[in-house]
Amino acid sequence: MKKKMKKLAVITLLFVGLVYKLSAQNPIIQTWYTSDPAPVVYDGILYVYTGHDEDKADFFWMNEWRVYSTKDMVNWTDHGSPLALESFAWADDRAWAGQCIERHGKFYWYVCAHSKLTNTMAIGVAVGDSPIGPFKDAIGKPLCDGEWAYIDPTVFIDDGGQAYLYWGNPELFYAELNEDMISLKGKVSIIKQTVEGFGAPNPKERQRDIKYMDTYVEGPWFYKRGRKYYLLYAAGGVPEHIAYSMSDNPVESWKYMGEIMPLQDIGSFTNHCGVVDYKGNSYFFYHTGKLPGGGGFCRSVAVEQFNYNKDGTFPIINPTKEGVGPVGVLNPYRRVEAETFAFSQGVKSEPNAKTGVYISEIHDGDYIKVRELDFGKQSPKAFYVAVASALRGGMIEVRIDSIEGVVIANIAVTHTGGWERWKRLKTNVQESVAGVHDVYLVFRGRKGCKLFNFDWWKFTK
Ligand code: FUB
Repeated sequence: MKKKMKKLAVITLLFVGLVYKLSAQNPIIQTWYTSDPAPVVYDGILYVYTGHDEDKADFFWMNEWRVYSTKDMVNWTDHGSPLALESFAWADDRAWAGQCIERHGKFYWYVCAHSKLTNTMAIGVAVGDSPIGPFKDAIGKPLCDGEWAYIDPTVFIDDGGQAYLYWGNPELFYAELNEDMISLKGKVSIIKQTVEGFGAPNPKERQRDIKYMDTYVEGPWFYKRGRKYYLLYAAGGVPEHIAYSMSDNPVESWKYMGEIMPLQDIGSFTNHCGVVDYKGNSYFFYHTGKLPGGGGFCRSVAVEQFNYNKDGTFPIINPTKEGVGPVGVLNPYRRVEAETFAFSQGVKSEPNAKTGVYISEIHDGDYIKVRELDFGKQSPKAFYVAVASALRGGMIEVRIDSIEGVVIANIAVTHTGGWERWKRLKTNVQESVAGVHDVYLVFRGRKGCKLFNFDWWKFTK
């Protein structure tokens, strides 16, 4: 009987573990609302640049941009907000969509924001020495402004070295950039939208009584694959779906190719995409309103994996809760930042000038889930954390494979003398573990109280 019960318990544990493993991975960021994803791969790491929707917002009143990165597509590191409206002396509102690109070791982040100089939207460019900044306004003024339509810049450097900027809502503009990446080579041109190129003519020429194949709206994403140029965009009016056009030429002869992410219940009336290849897979980033409390002005970035069709066209990509699978493992024997994880509940992230980003707003029952920890053949012996608490602290339970999984370590967090007075604590690993596992760091403590802040953790053998 005892044996039977034990077997049942193991099966239940495995089942719960599997359910959690298969459960939601989208939206990929749960600590803040994020929007308008722009992915880029640099030096083996995938970075995604996002907007930041304010909690409980009733419009796109956005103040800053954020950066996240991954090495395995499931655990994301929060790099905070290295660029905000304050970075641009001319900007005062609407920190909307942008994209960052590397050239000659510098990182150029093109964004749009409201300009107090012209009382219109404007395109700005910030520059940094690393993909996570710090960034500063590269020219101290907008790259171009004077039109409400000037939003959503996308940037691409062609094989020959010519860089292009596309942007606009509902007109589609483009300009060539000089090699310095911070000045326009010539004038701003308008792409002629046609039924053949984009599903409908230019916005001003559209007729109310005609049902067009599609309509370009905003959020262009421009790149090249093989010999073909791709322009993906939010289309169809509000609510938006994602469609695309292709060409053999970077600035003309676009051909409308159809929808990629058709209209469906994503909980947000806008959508905005970015595409990137990483570790042999192709990924489609977009946003939804699917995080709890989310909606049209509280959006969250999500990602799907896809395969191009043989002829280079896109398949239909539907949003999923599950998101994408891992393409790597995480080493638990090196310091892991607490702000690196696959999923979280209840917590937020904060910046600190000395220690960088850390995890805050930890309450009883909150947790972070870190995926694909490779413990190797031998079980770890000890577990270390860096934590800070101005109050009484609490506990961290280290559970394996599910939120109800076996507790392999338990660490008591004490009062440290301040919310940023960091203390390193150690505990022994009490149950042996080997191989690759997900780990849930479950926080316990006095109900309703902020318990502690969390900077990093690691195991030792
Ligand atoms: O995030 C603000 C605006 O919403 C973006 O600029 C558009 O692309 C839409 O996603």
